[in-house]
Amino acid sequence: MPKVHLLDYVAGNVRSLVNAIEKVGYEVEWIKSPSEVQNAEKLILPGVGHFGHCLSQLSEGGYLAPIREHIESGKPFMGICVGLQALFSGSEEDPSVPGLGLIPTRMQKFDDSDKSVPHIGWNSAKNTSSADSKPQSFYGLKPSSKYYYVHSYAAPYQRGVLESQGWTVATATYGQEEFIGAIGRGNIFATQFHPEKSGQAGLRTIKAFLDGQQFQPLDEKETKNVDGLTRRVIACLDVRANDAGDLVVTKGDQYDVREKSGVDAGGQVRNLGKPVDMAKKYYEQGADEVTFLNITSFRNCPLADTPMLEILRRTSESVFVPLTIGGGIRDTVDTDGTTVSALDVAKMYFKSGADKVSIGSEAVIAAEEYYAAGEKLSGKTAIETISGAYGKQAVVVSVDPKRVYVSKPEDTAHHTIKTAYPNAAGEEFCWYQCTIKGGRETRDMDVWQLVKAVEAMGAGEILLNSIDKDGSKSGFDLELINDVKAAIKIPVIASSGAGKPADFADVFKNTTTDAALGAGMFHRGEYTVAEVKDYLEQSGFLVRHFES
Ligand code: 1PR
Repeated sequence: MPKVHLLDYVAGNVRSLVNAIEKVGYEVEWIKSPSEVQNAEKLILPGVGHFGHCLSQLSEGGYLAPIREHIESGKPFMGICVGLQALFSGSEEDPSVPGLGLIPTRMQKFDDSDKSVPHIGWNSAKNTSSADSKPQSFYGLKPSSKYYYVHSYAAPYQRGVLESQGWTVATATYGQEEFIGAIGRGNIFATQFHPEKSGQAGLRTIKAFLDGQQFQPLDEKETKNVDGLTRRVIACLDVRANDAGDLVVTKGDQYDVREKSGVDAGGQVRNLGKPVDMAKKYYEQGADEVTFLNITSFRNCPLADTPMLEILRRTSESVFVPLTIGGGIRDTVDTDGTTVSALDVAKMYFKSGADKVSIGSEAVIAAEEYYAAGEKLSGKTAIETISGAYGKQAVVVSVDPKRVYVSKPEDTAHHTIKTAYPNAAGEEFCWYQCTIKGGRETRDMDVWQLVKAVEAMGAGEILLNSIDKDGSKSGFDLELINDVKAAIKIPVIASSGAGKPADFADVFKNTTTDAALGAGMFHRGEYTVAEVKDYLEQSGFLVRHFES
């Protein structure tokens, strides 16, 4: 197999990149010291998270000069995400740390006054020069395809400036901001998006770079483009051991996963299939992300819980969209008595192919401590340590709220809303109470307090469940979603209650949610992800379809 060299300079998640490279027929050789850079013919610089952290690591590791020499020698170079940002002069994210300076522009933070930041999801990479000339694909990029982005900072696009210096530029638009999605000149190619997480469209780009196919003609139908971020549809797999000890995908009603009718009535854990097979099925139906929640993690030590690691390893070999893993991400004590930090637990998952970790119970405890300390950050929580090392986009907080009704707002110290769905006693106000351990324990904290605290700690996204709606097939809790969206700037994934494609259209129409997640309706085979996407498209929403 032909070789490509990858720079191993941060403890980032590069497993999916390795899988993607192998999938397109190349073998990865690691560069572990600056002197090895000269061995590379084709060099890929991955990077995720914080610009300053990545560039400082490269600089302190002595890599910047050899990378510059590689680029100047004319040998193929590809940068991904922060690897693209490294080509620029610097970033607002950390003004004291310089980039390589090949392009004299600084990365700027997206304006969050009218949209969620980070920018997470599937967006375009449209060649800016294609409009004036015969359409051609630049390293396999197609205007009709969508690519997976996750970042808060970007290089603003100024028409014609870089093109006049010989660069080919592909852009995307987020809100009103057009930014650089990919760029290349001569031997250099870089993408702000993650090609290894962009399905077949991303694999095509990696292959084109490795094969040295800079420009290729495009079919007329591939030039069709609707710019902008698509509506993200996520498939969620609740995983736990069944009574026979096998890891299965299960699904509860209001978090109760035991059978209530049929031959297994009286208590067997519902078994809806095998995690890896189901993840692959949803990927091929067009799921934009797959989330695994290890829903009984609190019973075991996560380190002994190697089957979840194996599930991730196997899934990431064939599923090229972002994978999130939740359950048991916290400081823990291993079976041999060794203390293992939440960061180390997360690291194991990232190394096995996860792109994000989802933190539930631990986030509530951390938020309680945050308020007890007068809204001061300790720097020690799982959220802070993991987002510090891997970037905030790698940290999702999973919220498991329950409605609590009151007759009037003054009856509670918590943040209430007036609901259109009063309870049987006619009470018209409610607040959303946070729970831990999969809803088994309620805490004296409302959802507003929780999401504001975890945003301050550096969470990148909220996975917003609802215990009342879970498994109900009655649609999402739109009131809850709107309430949470009003509290924070980071993206929110609406979850719990989806029973049909129209529920997804409903949540995108009536809230500003950034993504929507379904579980039971997919697992029971009632609808496919593709059917949801078709419905959304017919309802006027922009979606990404699976490319084979
Ligand atoms: O607390 O950090 O160890 O994380 C545990 C994780 O496991 C949390 O994310 C928590 O939400 C999840 N969890 C724990 N117990 C259950 C359970 O069901 N007994 N599942 C559970 C949560 C809810 C959703 C579900 C949606 C959509 N599952 O993720 O997928 O409600 O379902 P639907 O579309 O069928 O309505 P920690």
